[in-house]
Amino acid sequence: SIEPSARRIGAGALIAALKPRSRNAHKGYFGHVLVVGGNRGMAGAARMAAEAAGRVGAGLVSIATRREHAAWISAVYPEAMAHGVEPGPELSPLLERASVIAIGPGLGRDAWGRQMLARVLETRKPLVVDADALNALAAEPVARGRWVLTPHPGEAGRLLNNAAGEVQADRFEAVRNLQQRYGGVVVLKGSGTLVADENSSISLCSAGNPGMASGGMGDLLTGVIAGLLAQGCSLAEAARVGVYLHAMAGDRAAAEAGERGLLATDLIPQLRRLVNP
Ligand code: NPW
Ligand code: AMP
Ligand code: MG
Repeated sequence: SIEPSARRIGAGALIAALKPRSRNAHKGYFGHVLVVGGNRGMAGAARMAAEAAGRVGAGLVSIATRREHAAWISAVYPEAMAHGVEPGPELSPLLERASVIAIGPGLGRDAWGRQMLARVLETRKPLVVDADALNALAAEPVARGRWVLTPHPGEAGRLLNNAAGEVQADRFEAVRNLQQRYGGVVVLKGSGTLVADENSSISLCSAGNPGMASGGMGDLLTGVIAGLLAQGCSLAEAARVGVYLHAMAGDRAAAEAGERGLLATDLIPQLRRLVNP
C-alpha cells in the first residue's frame, strides 16, 4: 500500500535536475567520481558502476580496484582511470582528487574490502554506499550525514538486524528506520523503490520491471547516483533522480526486446538518451 505521505518520483524531478551545459564548460564542471570496488571475481561490478557514472554525465571517472583488474577495466572503459591499489597510502591521492566516492560494487567481504571502506569513511566527501560496503557497515554500524545508502531488501535486513522478509513486510517502516539509524539518504531497492531523505520524508518510484532482477542492476544504480552527485545534485535529488533514471532505462531497454534476458549493460545506452531529453 502507498502511504499518503509518499511523493511519487516522475519526469519532473529529472528535468529540474538536468540543467543545460554552458557553452564553455569543461570536464572540471561535472565532477570526478571515484568508484571503489571490484574485488576478485567481481571486476564487472566496478566497471558497470563507473560506466553508469560516465553515461549520466560525470566529468571524470576513476576506479580503485584490485591490482589484477585495472588493465581489464581500462581496456573495456578506456575513458576511466583505473588504478589497482591496496588500501594503504596509494589510495589517499585518489580519495583527495574525487568529488564523490561510490563504494561497494563487488567490494567483497575480505580484509581488502573492509580496509578500503575504513579509508573511505575517513574522508568528508559525499559517498554512495552499496553492496558489500553495506554488509561491512552492518557489522560495524556508524551514522554519517553525507551519504546515500542503496540497500536491496537483503542488505537492508542486515543493516537492521532483521530478515529480508521483515523488510518487505513494511518497506516504509524499514526505509524510515534505516534513515534514522544511519543518517543521510536511504534508497530501499526492489519493486517500488523507496527513497527516504534527510528528514525521513519518503518518495516512491513505481517505474522499473522484473527484467531488472538480474546481476549488476544495483551496481549500475550506484554509478548513476554518484554521477548525479558529481554534477552538483543534492544527496536527496541525486537519489530520487538516479532511481527514476535507472528504472526508466530498465523500462526502455525491456520495451526493445523483452524483460527476460535483460542485462544491466543494456541499460547504459538508455541512460545517455534519458539525460539528454
Ligand atoms: P534470497 O534468499 O535470494 O531470496 P547478497 P549480492 C536477498 C556483487 N555483484 N527481496 C537474497 O535473498 C555485488 O556488488 C557483482 C528479497 C539474498 O539473501 C556485491 O558486492 C557482479 N530479498 C556482491 O556481488 C554482479 C532479496 O539478499 C541476499 C532481494 C554480492 O551482492 C552481481 C543476496 O544479497 C553482484 O551485483 C529482494 N529484492 N534482493 C559482477 N558482475 O561483478 C536480494 N535479497 O548476499 O548481498 O549478494 O546482492 O549478489
Ligand atoms: P541489486 O539487487 O543490488 O542488483 O539491485 C537490483 C536493482 O534492480 C535495484 O535498483 C532494484 O530496484 C531493481 N529491480 C530488481 N528487481 C526489480 C523489480 N521486480 N521491479 C523493479 N525494479 C527491480
Ligand atoms: Mg547490489
